[in-house]
Amino acid sequence: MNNLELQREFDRVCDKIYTGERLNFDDGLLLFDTRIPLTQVGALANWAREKKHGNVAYYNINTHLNPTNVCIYRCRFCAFRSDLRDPKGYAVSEEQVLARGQEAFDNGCTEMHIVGGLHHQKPYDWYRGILESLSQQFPSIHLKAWTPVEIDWFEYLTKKTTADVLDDLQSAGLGSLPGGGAEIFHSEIRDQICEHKADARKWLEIHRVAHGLGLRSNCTMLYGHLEQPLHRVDHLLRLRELQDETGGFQTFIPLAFHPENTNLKNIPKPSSLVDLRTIAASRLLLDNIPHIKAYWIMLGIETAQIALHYGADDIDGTVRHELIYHDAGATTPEMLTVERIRQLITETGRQPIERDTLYRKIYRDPNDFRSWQVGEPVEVIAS
Ligand code: V47
Repeated sequence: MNNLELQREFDRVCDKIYTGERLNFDDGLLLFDTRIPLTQVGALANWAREKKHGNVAYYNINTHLNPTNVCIYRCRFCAFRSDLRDPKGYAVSEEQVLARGQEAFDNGCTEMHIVGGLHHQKPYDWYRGILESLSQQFPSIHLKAWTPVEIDWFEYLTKKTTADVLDDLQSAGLGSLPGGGAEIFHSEIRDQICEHKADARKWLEIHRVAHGLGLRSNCTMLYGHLEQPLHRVDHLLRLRELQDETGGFQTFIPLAFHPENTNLKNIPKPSSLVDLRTIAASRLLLDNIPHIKAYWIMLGIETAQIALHYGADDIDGTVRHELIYHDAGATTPEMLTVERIRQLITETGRQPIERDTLYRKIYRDPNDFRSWQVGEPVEVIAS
C-alpha cells in the first residue's frame, strides 16, 4: 500500500470510530503502522476517550504489597523474581503484612494491590491468610489481589476448581483481581517469554469465572519485547471478546517492557512514541472496556501526562512500595503525594477525580484525610 492508500484506509477507520462501528484486526494493524502519524492516531483516540469520559481523569490512593519474590517460574521479562536460596529472596511475616496495612490506613489508602511470586514452600493458607489478616484489621481497604498465575497455582496446591478457590478467597477478603500475568497471549511469543505459566486460555478462563462470581478485574498487555503488532492486536481482540461475554473488566493497562536486570536486557525499552501509540490503539480497539490506564510508574510521569490526551483516562494511584518495575530499572519516584498527582492531572487540562478500585467517587472529609465516603460510580458513556 502506498502512503495515499494508507491515508485513505486511516480515513475509513476514522469514519468507523465516528459512527460507532467496531474496528477489526486489519484496522488494528493500521493503528500500529508508523506510517500513520502518531498525532493522528492520538487525536482519534482522544476523541473516543472524551466521548466516554469528558474531561475528567481518575486516580486513587493506593499501596502495593509483594508478599514474596521467590518464584518457581523464570519468566524472561521479570527482574523481580528470586530463587529460593538466593540472598535476595524474601517472604513477608504476618507482622510485616499488618504493618503495611497500618501504613496504608494511616495514609488514607483505599486500595492495596497484592501480587508476588509462587513460593516453592508456602502453602495456600499462607496466601489466603494475608488477605484474611488485612481484611479483618483494615476492612475499609479494598484488596485487589492475585493474578490468574497465582490462582492457577492455588488450584494446583488445593486441588480445587477455579470457582472454589475464588469463592474461598472472597470469603477471606478478596475484593477484585489485578490485570497482571496476561503478558502476550499469542503462543508464538508466550512460549518464548513465559512458557511454563498459565497460558492464554487459562488466564482468560480465570477472569471469566471471576466475573461470573461478581468479581471485577483489570487486564494488561506487556509490550515492547519480542512481539510484533499482530500479536498486540490479537491480544487486544481476545480481551475485547471476553469483555463482550462478561462485561467484568474495568481497566486495561498497557505495560511497557523494562529490560534492566532481566533475561531480555539486550532489548531497548520502548520509546514514548510506542507507549503513546499503544495507549491510543488500545482505546480505539477496546471499545467495551471503560477505562484505559496510563500507569505513571511504568510510563514515566511526563508520558503518563501526555497519555491523558492519547486515550487514557486514569493514571493509577499515589503508589507506595512498587518493586516489579523498580527492580527492572524504572527511574520514576517510589510514590507521589495526593497534591502532586492532582497537580500532574490539572497541568494537562483534565479534572482530577479520586476513585476507589471499583470506580466509585471518593469524598474525603476535609478535616480528617483518613475518613472518606464512597459515592456513586463514575459516569462512562458507552460507545
Ligand atoms: O504481570 C513484569 C509486568 C505485571 C516486567 O491491575 C513487567 O491495576 C515490564 O499487572 N517490564 C505486573 N513489565 C503489574 C500489573 C499491574 C500494574 C499496575 C496496575 C495494575 C492493575 C496491574 O508487570 C506482570 C508483567 O506483565 N512485568 N516484569 C518488566 N521487566
